[in-house]
Formats: sequence, C-alpha cells, structure tokens
Amino acid sequence: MQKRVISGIQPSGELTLGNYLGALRRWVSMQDHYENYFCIVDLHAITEPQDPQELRRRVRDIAAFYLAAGLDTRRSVIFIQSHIRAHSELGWILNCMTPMGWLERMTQFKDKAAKGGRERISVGVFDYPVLMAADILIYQAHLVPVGDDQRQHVELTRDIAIRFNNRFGETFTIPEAFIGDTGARIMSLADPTQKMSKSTEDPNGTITLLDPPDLVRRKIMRAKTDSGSEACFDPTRPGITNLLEIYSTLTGLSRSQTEDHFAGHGYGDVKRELADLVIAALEPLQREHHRYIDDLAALDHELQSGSDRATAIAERTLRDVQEKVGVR
Ligand code: AQP
Repeated sequence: MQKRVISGIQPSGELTLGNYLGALRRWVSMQDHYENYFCIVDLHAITEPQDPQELRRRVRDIAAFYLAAGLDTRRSVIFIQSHIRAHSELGWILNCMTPMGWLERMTQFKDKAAKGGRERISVGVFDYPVLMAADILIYQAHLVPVGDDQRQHVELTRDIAIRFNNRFGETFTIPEAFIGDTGARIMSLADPTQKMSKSTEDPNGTITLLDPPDLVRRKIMRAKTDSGSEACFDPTRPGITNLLEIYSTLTGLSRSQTEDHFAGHGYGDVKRELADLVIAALEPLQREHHRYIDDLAALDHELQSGSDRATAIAERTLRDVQEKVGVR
C-alpha cells in the first residue's frame, strides 16, 4: 500500500518562487510514489483579512498553477479545503482537546502576535495549527511535505493525534513532516534574512510565478548581497547563499557542484545566470497556467471531482471521531 501524502497552499497572495520550489515542484516529483492529496487552504487564508472577490480568484489561480506545474488529477486529488466541511468539524473537536499552551508556543503565532499585537490578530491566527492538524489527520496521511517553517506545526499535529489516540483508541495515523534538502527555505531577495513570502510588504523581495521576464531579471539583478565577492554558501552571507540555493534547487546541482560552477565568477555573473534560469523555468509554467485559466469550466470540473474524492475519505474519519467522542 502506498503512503498517503497531504499538503496545501494558502491563497493569501500571488504564488512565489518559494512556494514553487519549496512545495509545488516537490509535490510533482513525489506524485508517482504516494497517494496524494493537495488542497488550496482558503480557510487558513481568511485568518488574515481578504477581499472576497480576490480570494475566489486566487483559489482558482492557485488551482491552475497546481495543474500547470504538473500535478495530475489521475494521480493526485486536488481540492479546495472549504469544500470539505469535515475539516472544520474535525478542527472544532480537536480544538476542544488541544491545550492553549501548545498553541502559544508556536513560533509563527509568536511572530505574528509580536508584529500585529494580540489585540489585532484573530483567534484564527492563534488556532490555525489545529485546523491544519485536522487537514492532515482527516486523510490519515503518513507524510506532509512542507518547508522547514512548517515543521513545528506538523509536530503539533503529531502531539494532537497521539493524545487523541491515547484517550480514545487508535484513530489517527501519526504523520511525519517531509522536508526536502534543497528549496526548503527560499529567502527574500530584498532581505535575505526573511522568508520569501506571498504576503510580503516589499514586492522586490519576491518573485511571483506570474512575473514577466524583465521583472524577474530586474528583481534578481537588484537582489541584496553582501560586500564579499566569492560565490559560496556561507551562513554569514545570506544574500549570495540564497541566490546559490535557488540556483542549486533549480538545476539539481549539489551545493559543492554549484560552488564549483561559479568558481572565479563574481556576484554579477551569478545573478545573470540565475535570472536566465528562473525565466526559463517560469516560461512553461506561465504558458500552461494561462491555458487552464482560459477554460474555467474545465478547471471547476476538476476541482469538483477532487472535492468528491476527498469528501469520501474525510467523512469516514470524521464519523469515526464523532462516534468515539460521543457526538454521534
Ligand atoms: N520561501 C519559501 N521557501 C520554501 N518553501 C516555501 N513555502 C512558502 N514559502 C516558502 C512553502 O509553500 C507551502 C505553502 O505555504 P502556505 O501558503 O501555507 O503558507 P506559508 O508557508 O506561510 O507561505 P507564504 O508564501 O510565506 O505565505 P504567507 O505570506 O501568506 O505567510 C508550504 O509548504 C511552505 O513551506
């Protein structure tokens, strides 16, 4: 029996090169080896204010990118989280069994609370790891491919599942985070100490998957680097390290092969070559994306059939949990 995999992306902004290298491209490469569930987690996106029209547009836009990147609906179940009501229902039950202290320890919550202030951020931001646990546990997933920033949330999911199983008997598969060696964390081009993010305030730091070639080139050529000149991976030089990381992820070269490739070349050469590489990688992705967006009826049909397949599994787990807890 193949192991089951689940992962998702929030429609909280335009997809970035970080989402592509850290998530999408990895999912595509895993597709043949697992039973795959990939969703667009719109209920997570609304933990921050979203424009409703824009949110609906982005959900389809991301679905089109899933398909454009090579996810194949014959091998992967692709669906929208909010279409499967069982996620929210299981989320509530798990809420009732998760200590607040566990959530207060989540680094992402602490960062957001520090930036936004506890009076401003929503309960959803605090509670989102529990909904994420429901997203994973409801499919009895074995593996969760995520970037390393999500490792802590998968650990929490395991803790919640173990606690539930101990109290009510074997119910949930205990999942594991599946973190890649490269592409695990692509950093902002403007501030390489920060993750490249969809919802970033500085657009120069982020390459979005729909950026035209001239914009990609401009952003990479202006990427912040340090005062050194040698192109090598060095944690004290996050700017050049990030550019080399993107290069090695896209080419499949190891870190030392990447350093050998650029031996004797300055930062300008790295940037020029990287810009060519990123533009070439985005070109087919953008072409395919347009093709899916041009036929929204077909896209919606694929999403509906994904929802039907996901619902069948999710309802089975939910029913079992409800019976064990005594609410059915
Ligand atoms: N910079 C990144 N490098 C590698 N992987 C990344 N991922 C995101 N950014 C990078 C991976 O993409 C998947 C989707 O994540 P998400 O949408 O649930 O939220 P996120 O991790 O918070 O992504 P963003 O782009 O940073 O969104 P915002 O700005 O809304 O917070 C995950 O597998 C993630 O690891």
